[in-house]
Amino acid sequence: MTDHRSAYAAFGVDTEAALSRLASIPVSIHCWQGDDVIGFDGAGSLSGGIQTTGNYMGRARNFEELKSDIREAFSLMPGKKRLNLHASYAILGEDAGRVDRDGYTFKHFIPWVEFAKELDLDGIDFNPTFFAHPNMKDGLTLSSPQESVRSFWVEHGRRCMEIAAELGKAFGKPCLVNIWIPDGFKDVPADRLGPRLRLKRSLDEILENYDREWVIPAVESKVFGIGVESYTVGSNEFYQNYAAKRGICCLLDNGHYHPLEYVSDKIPALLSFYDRVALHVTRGVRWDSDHVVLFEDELKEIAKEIVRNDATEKVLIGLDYFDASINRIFAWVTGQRSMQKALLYALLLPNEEMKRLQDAGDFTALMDLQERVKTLPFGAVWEEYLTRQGLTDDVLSRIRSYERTVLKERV
Ligand code: RNT
Ligand code: ZN
Repeated sequence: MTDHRSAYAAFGVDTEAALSRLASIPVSIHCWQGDDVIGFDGAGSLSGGIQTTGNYMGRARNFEELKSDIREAFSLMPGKKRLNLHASYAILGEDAGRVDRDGYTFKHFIPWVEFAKELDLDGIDFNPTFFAHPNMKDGLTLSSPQESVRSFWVEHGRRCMEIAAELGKAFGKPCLVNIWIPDGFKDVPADRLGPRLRLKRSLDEILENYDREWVIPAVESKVFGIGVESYTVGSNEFYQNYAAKRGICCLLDNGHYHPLEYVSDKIPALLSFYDRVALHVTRGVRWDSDHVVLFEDELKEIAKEIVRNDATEKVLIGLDYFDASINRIFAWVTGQRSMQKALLYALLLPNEEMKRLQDAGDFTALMDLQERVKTLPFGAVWEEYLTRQGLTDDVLSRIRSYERTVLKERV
């Protein structure tokens, strides 16, 4: 039997080059898989049209528990890792109950910086939290017709831009700030333009004066949410035009489109116009259900678009899923490993040769090549990668033991 190196070499693919490139691509891992997107700032439940389902034991209920779970989960994840934080994970300390989201400062996130440094992470990305808060009025935040509501959320956004600049500086790498708002209506609206004009104004106010060196602002569109089925203020067309006009970044969440629309196809469309594209990689089953990311076809297609367009530095990869029906740490690790697998899979394709065949119009040979590479010994290269990262494929027994000793005690 030929070893995996020569099997790939026969197709002109260098497995060594693929392994070292994979280890250098950062993936931003969301903190919110650990606690069902609840956060620490008091809301206690999720709202805004997103939902976590399931009631598996051991949800992290505070900073100490979440840190412990992140430590465990991240220790099982290969590759370069960033931490993606929501503002609702502020460590308020003595400010708890005194400072609201329009008063958060970098101070409330310093413990996260210390933790990320301890784990030797590549950096922290940040998200203002425009949901799960009593100041969402009639389901609206930045697009609210009530000026006091709108300005509260604008101030939250501005604070987050300032916090992000400090986060960027702390790691010497720019911080992606992703703006997603839940604003929309359950039923047929009487005014579709007004809310969008208010959102546009609010975004302009948030972005008035941000630190262009350390902050990368992004806007995340969506088609609908639970209880917000008829109209979404921050739609795809709205944000793509906004981002293009203002020179900021679009964030594509692959749960946020019609099921027959593919983010893999949107990536090169945006790369034609933008320096950067941000992603929330997730897995929607029938709706934006945020299932754990698995190593499946659309994920592979997304990874191919990143790798073969030489866009590993232009596409900012972030994860966004939350499953509470299985062990949360297993969910976290499985999603992150799936992303890594997909990137490796794409790095191991004879991409140049396939492009050449396409451009030559030899679609017969292209189909032949595309099918033959599917049965190359991918598993052996993946195992080699894990070994070099000091890991194995056995995630479950480690997590089971953590479950027995740590999670079961959380009652
Ligand atoms: C919601 C968006 C958003 C959130 C996170 C928690 O549909 O995908 O990105 O999932 O910000
Ligand atoms: Zn998302």
